[in-house]
Amino acid sequence: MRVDVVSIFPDYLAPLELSLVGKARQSGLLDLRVHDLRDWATDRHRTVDDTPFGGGAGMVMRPDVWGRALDDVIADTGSDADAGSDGEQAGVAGDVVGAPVRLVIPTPSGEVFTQRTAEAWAQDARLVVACGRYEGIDARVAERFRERGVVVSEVSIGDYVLNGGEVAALVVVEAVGRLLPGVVGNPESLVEESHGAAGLLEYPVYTKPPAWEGHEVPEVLLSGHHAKIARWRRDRALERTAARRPDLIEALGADALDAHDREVLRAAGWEPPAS
Ligand code: 6GU
Repeated sequence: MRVDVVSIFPDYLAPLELSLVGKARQSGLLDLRVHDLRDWATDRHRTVDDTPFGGGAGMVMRPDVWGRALDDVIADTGSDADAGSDGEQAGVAGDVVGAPVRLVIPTPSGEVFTQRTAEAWAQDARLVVACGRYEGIDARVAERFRERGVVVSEVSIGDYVLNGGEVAALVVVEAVGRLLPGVVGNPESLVEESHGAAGLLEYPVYTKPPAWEGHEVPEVLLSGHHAKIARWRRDRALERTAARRPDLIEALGADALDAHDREVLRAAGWEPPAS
C-alpha cells in the first residue's frame, strides 16, 4: 500500500518511523511519504490560509494551495521511473500506477473512523491524507476531487476537538497499516481483539508471575482446559463490554448472544433497552 500524508507540520508524522509501521516501511510493505503543504504555496510567506467568507473566528485553508498539492501527490504514481534521488523507493508497496486513490480528510465533522473503516481501507492501494489545521480546509477541495472521481472520505477519530488532522493521520496509518498482510508478525493476534469480529471488548489478560503483590491470576487460565478458558474469556468480555460500552452490546445482531451470554449480562446488571 502507498500512503501520502500532506501537512504543514510534516515533523508531526515522525512517529511513523517507529515500531510496527516503521518496520513495515523498511521492509517495503508500506510506502509512506510525508509532504509539506507549504511546498505548494506561491508567495514569499508560503501562505496556506486566509479569513473565512461569511465572517467568524479563525482561518480557513486555501483551496488553490491544496488543489495543487493534491494534484501533484495523486499524479505521482511511484512507478519505477519516478523513483528518484529524493528517497522514493519502488517496490512491492510502491507500484501503484493507475491505482484508484482514496483522499482522506480528517475533520471533527466527519463520519467516525472505526475498525470497520480500517478494515475497508486496508484493501485500498493508495491513501492520500490531507491534514487540515485552523478551522479546516475550504469545502470546495473535497467537492472538486469527488467530481473528478476520487473517493473522498471525511473522517473524525472521536467526539472531541484536536488542533489539526495530524494526530488523526497517525491513528489512521497505524490502524490501517497493522492490517496489511505481513505487518503484524502473528496474524492470530488480529483475531481476538477489542473491536474485532465478536463485537465485544477484549477480555483481561495476564502473564507471569502467577501471584504478584497479593493478586493472583484467575485459576482457570492456569488449568490448561481450553474450553473452560474460552468460556471464561467470553464471559469477562461480555461483562466488560456491558459495563464500559453498553452501546456495543445493543449493536450485536439478534443471534450473537445465546442463553448463557444473556445470563452473564443479566448478572452484570445489564438490561435490554425498552423497545
Ligand atoms: Cl479528524 N480532526 C480534528 N481537528 N479534530 C478531531 C478529529 C479530527 N477527530 C476528532 N477530533
